[in-house]
Parts: sequence; structure tokens; C-alpha cells
Amino acid sequence: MDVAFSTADTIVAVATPPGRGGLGVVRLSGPDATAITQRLTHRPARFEARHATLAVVHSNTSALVDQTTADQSVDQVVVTWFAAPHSYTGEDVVEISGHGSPWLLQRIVDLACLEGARLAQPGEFTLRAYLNERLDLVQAEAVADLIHAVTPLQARVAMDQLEGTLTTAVREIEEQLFSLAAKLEASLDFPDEGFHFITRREVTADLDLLESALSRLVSDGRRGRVIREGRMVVIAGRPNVGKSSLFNALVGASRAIVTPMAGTTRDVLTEHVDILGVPVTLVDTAGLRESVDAIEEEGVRRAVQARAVAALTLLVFDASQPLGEDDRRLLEAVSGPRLVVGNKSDLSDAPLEWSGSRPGEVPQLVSAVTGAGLEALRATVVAAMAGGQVERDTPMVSNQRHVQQLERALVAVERARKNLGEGGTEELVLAELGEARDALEAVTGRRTADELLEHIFSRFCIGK
Ligand SMILES: Nc1nc2c(ncn2[C@@H]2O[C@H](COP(=O)(O)OP(=O)(O)OP(=O)(O)O)[C@@H](O)[C@H]2O)c(=O)[nH]1
Ligand SMILES: [Mg+2]
Repeated sequence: MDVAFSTADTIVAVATPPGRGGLGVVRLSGPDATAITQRLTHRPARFEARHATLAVVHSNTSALVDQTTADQSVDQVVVTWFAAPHSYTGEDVVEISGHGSPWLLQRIVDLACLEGARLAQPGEFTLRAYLNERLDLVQAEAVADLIHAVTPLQARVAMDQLEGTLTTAVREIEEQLFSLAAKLEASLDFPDEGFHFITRREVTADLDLLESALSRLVSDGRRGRVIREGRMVVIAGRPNVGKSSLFNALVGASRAIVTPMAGTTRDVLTEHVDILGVPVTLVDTAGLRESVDAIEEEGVRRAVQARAVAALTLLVFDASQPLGEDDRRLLEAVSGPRLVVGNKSDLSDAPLEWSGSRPGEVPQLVSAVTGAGLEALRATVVAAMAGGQVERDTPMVSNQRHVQQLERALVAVERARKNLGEGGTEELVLAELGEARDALEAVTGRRTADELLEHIFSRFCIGK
């Protein structure tokens, strides 16, 4: 966005997704939004704010009047004007609902540009909403998340943030920081008496409260990030243990070929699934064994590659059989985060004989055929991805940028506590509180560099 965040001009873009639809919306925002629309629709009278007005967009705009082309009707549209400051961007916004043909909508945009509008950059409407303080940065980022949401839980988390739950939580912590800092500042004015307006014990208690509020948000962010970003989970195991059957059961469709023959899967199969609200890229792989078959060998090589980039590996064993050589090799080979799954639990009542794994690692018994144990497996998978955190309320924090700043604030508060414990002065504590406040202001965007804004808003689509 090289315009350096100018808000002086009027921007225009198609706001609905590309492709055909019953309706399509062209949106304008800026000081000339209504004037441009009046010229497009040959309407001398102003539109009425927040009223749907039937109008016709003409091909012959004022910019073209001296041309010889005959005027034509381009589209019959409904125009709605949201008068500043009561609009999404805080500026005059006009929405032109036309018929949802990409060509027609593009034509309306082109005509608007001839009348003086400028094509909007990705995210520029929301950027203006932020610059005009209609949204803070958390909320603006939540708009992008909401647009990108593919699971109901992702949408819930984004919507909560758009409604300001995280902003409110951050503001509360900022207020606590501010009132503590104010008391310390006041004490500084009376240096001889030291901690005059507040005792050391009170400072410690306040810092404790801040610390626990911040660490709650930071740990919230672990699960939140998993929900927002999604994760890749790879299913691995020796041939025939039922990896593809488990893959199909979790996908909810018969996607991978399943046969009683060992070595059925030879390629890497990928599906996007919603596991308790977390968008997961689930990967089925070839069974791991020494093979003389070149195709299978390649499949095994790809399986190893997939495991290397996975957030989590499901190591599948046949619970109805004793562990074999290939099983043991696999247990040694997989070094990253993993869950051990004993499949075919329906075949035997005897518990899987289990040895040779990491301490505390016990196989989770499932049956891909009957579905037994799958619900519990889903919960364990999500908990494992979120760093062992069990599911509770919808997390308030989900964006890595927010998590980083909250961690920065937490570390500063922890340092302040440590300083105080070691007999540090008010100045030292105040410096740390200042650092914590900077970090929190970076979350909501009250202190933000232009490059960061550019980075954040470039994630948006045009028209948003
Ligand atoms: N009884 C029972 N049979 C199962 C279960 N899961 C898979 N099977 C059977 O085990 C055989 C192998 O299943 P697959 O899903 O193809 O196994 P795989 O691990 O993908 O095998 P490869 O692709 O060859 O590595 C098939 O006959 C399945 O029907 C289960 O939970 N219970
Ligand atoms: Mg398979």
C-alpha cells in the first residue's frame, strides 16, 4: 500500500467474491462516494442515508459525455448510502448492489474510476476503519480471520474478537498497569519516604494479579493459535495396521483405498478435516517397511518427508498383534510430537502388549471399523496440538502476533516482580511496567509501525 495510508480519496472495489451470483456488490468509500454514485446513476438528487434506492447505472458518465457513444443502461441496481461517520470505514460508504455478473460489476468499478474513484488495495476498507478508529487492530485482524474461517470454532473465535472480548481483556490489564504505575510515580516524588503511596507488599500483590491475567491470555493463545492456523497431522505405521481405515474414519468418507493386502497405500493422501473445531490437514501415508518395490520405496520416502513437517504424528499399531520389528523401528524413528494409537481394538480383548516407548506414552485404543475410541482420539489429538491443553472455553487469543506481544508484557511484569524481590527501586519497576504497556498497546494497535499495518492488511482480499 504505497499510498501511505491516504484517506483523502475515494476508493472502490467489488466486495463480493469473484464468480457469478444472484447479486454482487460494488463498494465505494470516501468523500466523493455519493457524488460519484449520483453521476453513475444520472441522479440529480442526493440519496437518502440507509435507504435502499432503486437506480440504473449508465454507461455514459460525466467523464464521457462529449463522446459519441450512445448512452446505455449498464445495470439496474440498488444503492445504499451509509453516511459518515456511521459506516464500516467511518467515511461516506456507498454500496451498489447489482446483478452478480463479474463483467457487470467490473464495468461499474471501471465507470466509478472514470468518475474519480481509485481502485482499493486489499484490506483498504478495513484499514480505513482502523485509521478512523472504527475498529482497533485486534478487531481489524479479526475481520480477516472471520473471512478466512473454515470451521465454526474458527468463526466463533474471530467473532468474539471482533466483538471486542480480547480488546476488553487487554484494556483491563492496561488499566491495572496504569494505576500501579501512577502510584509508583507519586511515590517517586517523595524519594525520602520510599514507596510512600503504596507498600512493597501491595506492589507485589498487584504484580501477581497482572502476571496471572497475562499468563491466562498467553496460555489461551496456545490453543487459540492451533484453532486459527490449523495443523498438519500425519498417520504413520507399518503396513496393514489400518492407517487408511483410520484416515477414512476421521475424514468421514471412503477417501483412501483399504484392502487386506499389506502395501496398499503407496502415495501420500491429504484431506482437510475439522477435528473439534481445529482445521486439520490429515495425511495418510504408505506403510513403513523395507521394500523391494520401487513404487513402495518412493511411498515410504514420502511418508518420512511428511512426518518431518507434521505438527503431530499418529503412530498406528495393530492392537490385536504383538509389536513387530517394523513397529519398533518406527517407535525409534519418529522423534517429534506423536501419539501412539492401537487400532483394531475390536479384534482382541487382550490389551496391546506395550513396551519400548517414551515414558508415560500409552497407546490409545481405537477401532477404525467400529468407530470405538475415535471421539476420545479426536480430543487427544487437539490437546496434543495445543501443548497438552485440554479443551475449555473458546480461547480469547488466537493470533501469533498478539501472543508474542502478550508474552513480552508477561516477561516484563515477571522481571518487575523479580526486581522488587531483590530490593529494586521504583524506577526499575516503572521501566518494566512501561515495557509491558508498550507491548499491550501494540496488540490493540495504539502503537504500530506502518510496515506492520501493511503486513497485516495485505492478508485481506480486495473489497474488504
Ligand atoms: N477388524 C478391524 N479391521 C481393520 C481395522 N482397521 C483396518 N482394518 C482392516 O485391516 C486391513 C488393512 O487396512 P488398511 O486401512 O488398508 O491398512 P493400512 O495401514 O492403510 O495399510 P497399507 O496402506 O498397506 O500400509 C483391511 O482389511 C481393513 O479392513 C479395525 O479397526 N478393525
Ligand atoms: Mg493404507
